[in-house]
Amino acid sequence: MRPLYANIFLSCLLGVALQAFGIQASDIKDSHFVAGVVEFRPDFIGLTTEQLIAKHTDAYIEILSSPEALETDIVVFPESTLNNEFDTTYVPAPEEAVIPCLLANQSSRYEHYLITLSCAARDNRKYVIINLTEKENCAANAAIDPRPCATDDLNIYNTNVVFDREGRVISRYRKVNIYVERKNTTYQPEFAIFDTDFGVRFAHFICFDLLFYTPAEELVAKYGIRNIIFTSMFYSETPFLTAVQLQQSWAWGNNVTLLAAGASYPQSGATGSGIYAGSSGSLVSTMIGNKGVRQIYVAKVPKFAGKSILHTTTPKTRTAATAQPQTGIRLLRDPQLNNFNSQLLQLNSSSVISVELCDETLCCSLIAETTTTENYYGNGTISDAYQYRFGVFTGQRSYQKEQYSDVAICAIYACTDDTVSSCGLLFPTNTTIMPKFAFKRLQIEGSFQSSERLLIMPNTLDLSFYSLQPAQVAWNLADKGKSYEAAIELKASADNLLAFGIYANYYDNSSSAPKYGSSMLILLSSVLLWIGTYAIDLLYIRIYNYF
Ligand SMILES: *[C@@H]1O[C@H](CO)[C@@H](O)[C@H](O)[C@H]1NC(C)=O
Ligand SMILES: *[C@@H]1O[C@H](CO)[C@@H](O)[C@H](O)[C@H]1NC(C)=O
Ligand SMILES: *[C@H]1O[C@H](CO)[C@@H](O)[C@H](O)[C@H]1NC(C)=O
Repeated sequence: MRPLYANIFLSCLLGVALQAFGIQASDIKDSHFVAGVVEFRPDFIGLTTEQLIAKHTDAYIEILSSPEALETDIVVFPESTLNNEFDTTYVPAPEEAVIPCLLANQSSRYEHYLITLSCAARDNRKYVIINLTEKENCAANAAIDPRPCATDDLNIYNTNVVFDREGRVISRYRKVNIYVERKNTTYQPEFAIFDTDFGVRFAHFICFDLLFYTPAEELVAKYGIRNIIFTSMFYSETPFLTAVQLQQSWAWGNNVTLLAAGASYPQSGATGSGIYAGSSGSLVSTMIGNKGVRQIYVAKVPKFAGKSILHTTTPKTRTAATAQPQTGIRLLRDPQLNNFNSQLLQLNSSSVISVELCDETLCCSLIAETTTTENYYGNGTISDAYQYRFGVFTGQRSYQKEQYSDVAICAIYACTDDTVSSCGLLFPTNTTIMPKFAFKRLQIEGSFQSSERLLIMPNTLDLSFYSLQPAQVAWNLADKGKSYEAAIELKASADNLLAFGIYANYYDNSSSAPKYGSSMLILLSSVLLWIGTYAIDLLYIRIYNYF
């Protein structure tokens, strides 16, 4: 009897507390909803799979019932931070409208962590999105998938699961763009879309998907979805594809709301979470260095009405205290940077320059004016300053074997000396950055050929690995029929840039084989993090070498 009473007492207390503070779920009439994204550091050393999952599940529940999460309507957890391929679970199809929590006392086909998290969504009255490794009996799928099944009669998927406020599974997405993972893919890509009781329709996908047309861009361009949920374990690459930079660029370029939750493992390169309100910029975003965190980031998110955001809020700009060079994140470098048509910018504290550069059919212009600055960043023992190149590139870039995008880029980017090979590199952490000038005017324009599959994005990065906000940068895109005229311009002077320009993704525009090396490991999605349990894996060895 006692535990039962204790439970009732606790949940009553919680009910009283919710009323006393006037906390209420958002509804259809509200102009906002409250979202939380979780940056989550997985455990992986010296524990059994069972212990790992138990620790992760407990930590998820602690976050969901924390005071910080109290007002949230929807909470997103990142990729690869719950279970692993050694302890997979069945996941009910949304059509079945199953509430795993209610099956807790019956012998159920669902693993206990799925049931526990369904109960946590239910107890806390929130929509909850998690990513897990799912199993499915091939027989369930045989009618629509003619491919041969594995010998154990199971398909294994990397899956996002959405619970509603009752703990019911209302949406499921099986990742289609898998990255060196031993996972199955669905025969046809899935477009996972769900509606909420606060009147917002969401679609969701996973990590590496963000760089591809299907399903990510298609959900926006063809399905008209304006609210996107993105779970990731994303490995940042300088100078254009660090995590928060890409998240904000993508949300701004598409003018959609993006809720992005990142796994936190900076030593190997994974970090980056945020909530973005399309062309209104970041409502909250974080890039974590060193050891990583387990932290929920909450924002009041304005809803979209038609094509524009309701009551555009002025996003909080970060305080100067955080404008420190970011440290402790392992970074990849854009392997195409050496192939840009580029020019070193000869700038001092009172320069006025204008440059025009082309690469194949893409021509871009740069106008820059500089002024003096007294700022410095960091407190290292030596001091140095970045130089800048203006570069233009069109062509293919690879992410992994047989996966690539056609991109077109016009941008300035920081280099540690006057050589091309120093671009995209950062000074060591014991360096104080002493800029020799600030840009008081910086404008880049380009004309980008139209294409059926195309996303043109503003792309900026500062020394602390955040993007510039709409108060600091103006972005314009004009449809001229055969081309788009894109322009990006500074609104306030800046002396802490790592990148600034226009990034266009033409996806797999030309269906020819990649022009450049085809097996560059660029973005590692989903890594075997369960080291210590099952270490014998080629991928593991590769990752291990990274540490
Ligand atoms: C399952 O059983 C426990 C105690 O035996 C009880 O507290 C709980 O409410 C039950 N859950 C459901 C969903 O019936
Ligand atoms: C799923 O993956 C397994 C293991 O890689 C493979 O043997 C099987 O053929 C795949 N199933 C389908 C339907 O692709
Ligand atoms: C989520 O994503 C990754 C793959 O990208 C997968 O390996 C992992 O098993 C999935 N789930 C969890 C919770 O680990």
